[in-house]
Amino acid sequence: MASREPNCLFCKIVAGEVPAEIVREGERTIAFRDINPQAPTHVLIVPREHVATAAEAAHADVGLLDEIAREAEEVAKVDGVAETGYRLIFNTGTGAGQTVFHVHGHVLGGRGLEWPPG
Ligand code: DGP
Repeated sequence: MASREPNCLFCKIVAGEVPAEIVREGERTIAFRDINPQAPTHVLIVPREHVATAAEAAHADVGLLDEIAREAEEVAKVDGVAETGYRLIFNTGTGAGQTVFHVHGHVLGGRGLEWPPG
């Protein structure tokens, strides 16, 4: 049984206690559509285990971020944006805009994406 935090929104989505539009379910991750999409494709990929940030995940669970990157490619294929390109973002810390402290990769695509981001 994966570890979870009782008050974590994404743990609740993983457990099926809060509804979400699931795109893919893997053994260690799930991918679901963002409630407030910033692009035609805006999917969040989260581990089933509760880990707060990408930095923590990199230390606590070697290979997990690789798996999220592989899942991002699969999500991009599902949405037909793998060829044109997509962005995989981990907001890490409040100053970078992280609001949910259960690590998640944002997969954004389906429109032109500017650089630098806002
Ligand atoms: P971040 O700011 O990087 O922590 O991203 C959190 C994202 O989570 C943000 O883009 C909106 C999304 N989000 C917040 N609440 C919900 C929810 O209840 N369901 C879904 N599907 N997405 C949510």
